[in-house]
Amino acid sequence: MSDALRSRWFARVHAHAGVALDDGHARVQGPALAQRIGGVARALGDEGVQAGDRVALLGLPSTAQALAVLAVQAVGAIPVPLGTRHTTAELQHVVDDSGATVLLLGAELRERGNALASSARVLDRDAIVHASPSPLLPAPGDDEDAALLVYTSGTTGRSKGVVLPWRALVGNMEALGAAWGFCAADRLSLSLPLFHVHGLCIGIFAALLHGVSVLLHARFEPASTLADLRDRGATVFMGVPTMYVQWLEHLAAHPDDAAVLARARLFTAGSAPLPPRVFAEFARATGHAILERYGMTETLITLSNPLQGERRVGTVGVPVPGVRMRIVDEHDVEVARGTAGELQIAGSSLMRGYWRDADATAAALCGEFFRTGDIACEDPDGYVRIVGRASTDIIKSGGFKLSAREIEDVLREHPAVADVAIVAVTDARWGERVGAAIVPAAGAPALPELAASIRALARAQLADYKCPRQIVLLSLLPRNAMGKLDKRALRAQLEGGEPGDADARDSHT
Ligand code: MLC
Ligand code: AMP
Repeated sequence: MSDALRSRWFARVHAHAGVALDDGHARVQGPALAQRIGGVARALGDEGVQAGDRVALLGLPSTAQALAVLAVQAVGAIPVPLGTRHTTAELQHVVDDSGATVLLLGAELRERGNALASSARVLDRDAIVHASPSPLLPAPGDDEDAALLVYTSGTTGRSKGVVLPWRALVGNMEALGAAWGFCAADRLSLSLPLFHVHGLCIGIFAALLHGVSVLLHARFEPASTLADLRDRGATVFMGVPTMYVQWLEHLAAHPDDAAVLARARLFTAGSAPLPPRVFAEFARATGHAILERYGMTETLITLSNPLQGERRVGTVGVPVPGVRMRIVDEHDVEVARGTAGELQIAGSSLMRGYWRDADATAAALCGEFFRTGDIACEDPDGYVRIVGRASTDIIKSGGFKLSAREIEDVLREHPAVADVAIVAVTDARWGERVGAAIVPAAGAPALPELAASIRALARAQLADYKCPRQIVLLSLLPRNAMGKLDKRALRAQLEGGEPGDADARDSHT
């Protein structure tokens, strides 16, 4: 048992005099940061929050939201960041599954939070965050204690909680920040959500561990990041590939802004494959080779292209210090370099397990290695390429992970749907889009009307990004000789590669 990493985190929060969290409205800098976290932690303690409690947080990225997460940890409680695009039903699942006893609710999402029929006590995040400053006196704890409980989709319907201990969070974020040259002279322009590891772990923890100030935005808009780079001293931008597609669209309309982007020190991408075309066009416009890295909620950030040396397009680089990897065949036997197989990850950046789900945890592990489900192969010199995914029931759209099963379960309830299959469809903007193949029930309305009511059902129950972007009507779903649904054939059909028996199609951007 050790608390070296957890202690180091709290010591670092005190150490960097210049470090700031700044969302344009609220700015906290240097020693005041520790004092503010201390004050909020005390206020939480006064509200009865104790070590080990789960505290759900619902709010858009802001200084207040970041302070609230850090203060929950200082009490020794476990932050459970909630998805700001999620519906009440999805939020309810996370609150119930995590057993959160308190919900810290930001004013910007008050309506959604108040709609939860929750066993958790709802506290006004903004009132709590405005508690008077007080010395930061973190509760005692251990490096194996949970620092964060982050929910992520899997191959099964409902999302699962991933327990990230201090050992993983601090160890991995120290290593990653060091590898990327994070330092006190940096300012990170952050427009990623704070309910996934990309925005929360790298954007807040790796940054603050290295004295990097963070300029927070509620949502991504190229104009806001440009203002950060031009007027507010930002040096680093971090995004999902879709954001770089949005950058290219912006630059096509405003070519002069490329000069502002050119001034940055570093652009990184992850959470989904960065298309080589996007890498090349961004490099041509700005002179920057985007540094692509690979990660997963359960393993944190495990592979990265180098800061110095070749950032090889189409690869995710090499293991981050502290990470071990192997590529295996279907029997979990390592394959020869250059052969594709499942990527498995071991090392100190791994989760402690799925929240209260020992069976799922055991199924995800092969000895000390975590089964990522991603198919990878290694270049002769060790650079890793992600070439596919083992499961056809997972979709990555705009960097968000979605479960096909979860969407199918919702759409199957539609009275005009006899059968449904959800697949990933390759998409230039989103990486993958949600495609729905529907076998209509007898008497179902024609496509435009049916698609509209299917979308309405999806929007009522699921986060906006899970809503099908393409709907086709089929008389039968493709099945293989064993009668099993053939999602690969269906994907090809929806991508237009094969004519299939689609009698009607629908799509929206
Ligand atoms: C928004 N929309 C999406 C979408 N995001 N559709 C599909 N996929 C998405 N990801 C839709 C909305 O429903 C809406 O549809 C329309 O796009 C405009 O919405 P918006 O809110 O204005 O969009 P925008 O702000 O531009 O959002 C795009 C985005 C966002 C890329 C900024 O998706 C985003 O923040 N992605 C980041 C995801 C992330 O943080 N992943 C990290 C996971 S951790 P309509 O129909 O209403 O017009 C992980 C580990 C690792 O993966 O390695 O990092
Ligand atoms: P999540 O569960 O949301 O953390 O998503 C993790 C998944 O995102 C991984 O299993 C990969 O499929 C995908 N991913 C993350 N980074 C990359 C990348 N750079 N290239 C390809 N896929 C990626």
